[in-house]
Amino acid sequence: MIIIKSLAFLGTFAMCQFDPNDISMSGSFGSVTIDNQVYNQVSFRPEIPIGNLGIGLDLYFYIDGEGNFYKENWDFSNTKAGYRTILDKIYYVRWGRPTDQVYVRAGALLHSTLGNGILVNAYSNAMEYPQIKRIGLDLKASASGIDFEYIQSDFKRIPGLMALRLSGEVMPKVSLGFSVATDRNQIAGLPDRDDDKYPDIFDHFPDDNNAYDEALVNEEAWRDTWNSSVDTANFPFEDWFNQLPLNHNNYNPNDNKNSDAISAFSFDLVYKLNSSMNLYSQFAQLIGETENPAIEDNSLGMGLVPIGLQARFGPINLKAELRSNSRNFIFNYWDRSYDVTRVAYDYDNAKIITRESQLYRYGKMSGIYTEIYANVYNLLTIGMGYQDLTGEQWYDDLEDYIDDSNRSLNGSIDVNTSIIPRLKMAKLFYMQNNVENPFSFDKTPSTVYGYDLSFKINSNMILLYKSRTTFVDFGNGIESVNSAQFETQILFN
Ligand SMILES: [Ca+2]
Ligand SMILES: [Ca+2]
Ligand SMILES: [Ca+2]
Repeated sequence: MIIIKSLAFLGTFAMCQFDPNDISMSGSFGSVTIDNQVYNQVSFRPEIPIGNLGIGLDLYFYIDGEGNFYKENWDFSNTKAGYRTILDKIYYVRWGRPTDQVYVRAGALLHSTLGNGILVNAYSNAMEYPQIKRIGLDLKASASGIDFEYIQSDFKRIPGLMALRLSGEVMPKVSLGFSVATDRNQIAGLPDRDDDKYPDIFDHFPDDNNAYDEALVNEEAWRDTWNSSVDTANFPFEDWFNQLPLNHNNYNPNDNKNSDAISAFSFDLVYKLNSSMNLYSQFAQLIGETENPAIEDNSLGMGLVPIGLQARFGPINLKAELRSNSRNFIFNYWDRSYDVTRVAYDYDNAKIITRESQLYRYGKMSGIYTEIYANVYNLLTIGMGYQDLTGEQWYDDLEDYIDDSNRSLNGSIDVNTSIIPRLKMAKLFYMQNNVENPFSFDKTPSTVYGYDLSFKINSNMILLYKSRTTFVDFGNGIESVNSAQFETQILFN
């Protein structure tokens, strides 16, 4: 069993250390608990560029209190183990840059957007790295005037996202795009530590990939009992065994009811105004069913951006959209947090809850979406996203829609710390999604804020401090939950 204790946010931070333009390397210290034994973790994350090729590695070592290495992650005893050992150390491999004719990135995906993002926007498959290492693919190619893009979030397990886009110029300055996206089985997103297809909650042995059923442990002994004491001709073993009062596992990963897909398609039209400005329209339809407790029609809805503008003015990047959607739809369905919101298990009601099943909460709405990123005199990078939609919002107590607003506000400030001695990084962020008025700053479960600070202790050692505040409703009002993390990082330049 592996529990990553203090590395929860480390992955996302270490990514920022990469400078893809030349060889760069970062490393870190942390602690990890494996089989109830605490190990110190030392890791190195270099990117090695070879021409068009770039390889990002994640080399890590676990050392116990007596200085012994945990060797299981470095097993070259046979070909299969050696292959696994090497594959496990590759963070990503890329070929080219996103703007090249051919661009391929395999492994960790940090920011993948399909077209103008109505379906797939800023998707990352590395939100749970390093606990869950997904091997994804983002491939872009253009040939004979057709642009092609394919994204797959994982090749090791059933992926939460497979998406394809084709686009091409239909008249001067105007291009037409078509995209499809699917999550073949959202339920496959339930945590499964031992990867035996039995999610942890349905696995009697969640850390043993050869066992999943307590009743089966003594199967052979029960078979002997059956042989000696039962009318075996008229009472087959399976039938007899299954009616024994043992802890049988009734979950069957191959059962159709444990599979639930969601798909979507979209069209978009882009008009190039000039080299720094695009106008666009996009339309998307989600395909699947939600689980509205009160209304019969459960088919998923569609969303439309009749007009959007994307522009870059020097240091300012701007995006503005008019948005309008039917019931049972949200924009950017596959977003940054998709892998962590794909599916959850409701213990109170013993029920699997997919993201798709909750879409009924979003009624018919229309409004605006804007985002702006600005670099202020190289001192600060300010980012702000704001969505203001009005229309129907699901109200649990009434089991019906009410007229309401759905607003979201995201903001972040990155301080360029090169002007402040010793301070290596300073970042503040605030986020609140899908509330009536985010400017009243009422705390809700969708509120997250925090900051990251890192200090240079000497030329190659950095101390990192991260603070996060979230809000949880434990049933008697909203309470804040604070988490703080310390990390020591070593830089090799
Ligand atoms: Ca399992
Ligand atoms: Ca198991
Ligand atoms: Ca479905």
